[in-house]
Amino acid sequence: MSEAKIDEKKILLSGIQPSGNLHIGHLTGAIKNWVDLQDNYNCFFTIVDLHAITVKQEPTQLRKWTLDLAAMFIACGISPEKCTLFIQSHVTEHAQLAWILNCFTGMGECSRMTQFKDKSQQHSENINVGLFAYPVLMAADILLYQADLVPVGEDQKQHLELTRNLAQRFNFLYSDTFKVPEPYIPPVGARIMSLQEPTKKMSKSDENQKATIFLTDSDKEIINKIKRAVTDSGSEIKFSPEKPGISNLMTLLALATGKSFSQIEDEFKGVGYGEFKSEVATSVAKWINPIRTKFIEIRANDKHLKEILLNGADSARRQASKTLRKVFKKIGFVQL
Ligand code: ATP
Ligand code: LTN
Repeated sequence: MSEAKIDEKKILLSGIQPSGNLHIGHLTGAIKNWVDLQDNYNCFFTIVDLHAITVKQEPTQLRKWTLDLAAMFIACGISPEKCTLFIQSHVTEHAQLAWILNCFTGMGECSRMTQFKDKSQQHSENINVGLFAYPVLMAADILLYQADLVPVGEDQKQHLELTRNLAQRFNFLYSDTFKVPEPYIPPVGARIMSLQEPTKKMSKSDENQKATIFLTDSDKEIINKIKRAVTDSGSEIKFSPEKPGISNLMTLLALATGKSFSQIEDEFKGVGYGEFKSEVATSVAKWINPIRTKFIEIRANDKHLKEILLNGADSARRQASKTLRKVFKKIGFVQL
């Protein structure tokens, strides 16, 4: 694509931490939206390894998860030809801008962040300064690229509000420097719940492996997990808040097949839970199978994957360094 054409498009940036394997909730709640948006925006997608180390990580595992995530993005339909896909630590400007923004952020602002409060409880043995300043690094990720739009889950809205405040504060103190970004909260309905506790969201860090469908799971694993999913009392296939288990399975079937809830309800009238689960299981396995196959193919060619990430980092750095140079100049760092 020509530079001029890219420049006309609005800028979108989002990121995911390489802190575990991706599950079907990530596909429906995040990546699927990114794939849909990639034609209409100049997209930057980053694997935020600097964020991941705010909690303890085992080095070999972190390296594997980072590359797995990159391969999975591509397997799910993120095109490196259309988007800039890169690893956060490869673009040193992120850490540099984060430091500068730290000096413009109040202690009180970071202390108020719900995620910090939650994570300090979860990791009470390791409440580090990085965890505290996590949202400031996220602000740097976004502001470096002058992003217009940031797709995030509901839980990240507070961090985006801080990002907007920091951008406005800096712009006010030093004249216009940063674009003030807007959040993009995905439409509801794409939230996948745990297969074992359907009132809780599906999560990569769930201790019960049967609760989560990973995108790397084999057909057999997917089928077994769905067949063993917790369902509700009664016997009717109906989408309702009183039936969180069946509703979750209906959501999965709707996403896998494109059918509406009322179509599913009609189709499965009088059908028992067992048969319904079998149908969901095979449909979901069929949906995920080509993603897993593509993932294995991409992951097998390490050289090509690293080339994509190297190109992504080069292209990201071009944008990021422009913004950082501006910032250095405005705050009074000597330019030689
Ligand atoms: P953890 O499992 O460790 O709590 P997570 O699975 O929530 O983490 P994140 O990295 O925080 O993973 O999520 C990245 C993106 O994926 C967010 O935008 C989030 O909203 C979305 N997402 C995560 N889980 C689900 C889910 N079960 N359903 C829909 N979207 C999800
Ligand atoms: N904090 C986010 C991940 C994240 C991000 C970003 C998202 C880091 N930097 C920039 C959007 C834009 C999370 O935990 N989901």
